[in-house]
Amino acid sequence: MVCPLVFRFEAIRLANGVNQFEGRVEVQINGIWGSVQDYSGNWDNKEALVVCKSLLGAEWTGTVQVHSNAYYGEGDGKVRLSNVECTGNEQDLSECGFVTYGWSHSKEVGVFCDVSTGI
Ligand SMILES: [Ca+2]
Repeated sequence: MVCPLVFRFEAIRLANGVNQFEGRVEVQINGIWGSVQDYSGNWDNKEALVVCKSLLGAEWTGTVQVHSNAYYGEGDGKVRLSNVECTGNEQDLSECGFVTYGWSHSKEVGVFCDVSTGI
């Protein structure tokens, strides 16, 4: 699908980590939280940086890590996004490429934002 430029997820969070800056990536669409799969290995530090900047501010430049394959445990909602591909310059995931469906809880992606680094 082609997403209009005005499309925004209502919210994003990282679930099941030791704090709100690491965990399973979840987005809220139409009031419902769901997870994000990395079925094709799209996720690298570019996508993770966009997630962290959306939580920590657009100027944040710290170290990020991707933890795929449900590293933070499988979500209990629906998988809402797949094929996420960012340049790294976006301010949140809704500006990246993606499709709004998914099916694989075992491929859910997690992100770690190292808040001891960056500004
Ligand atoms: Ca990528």
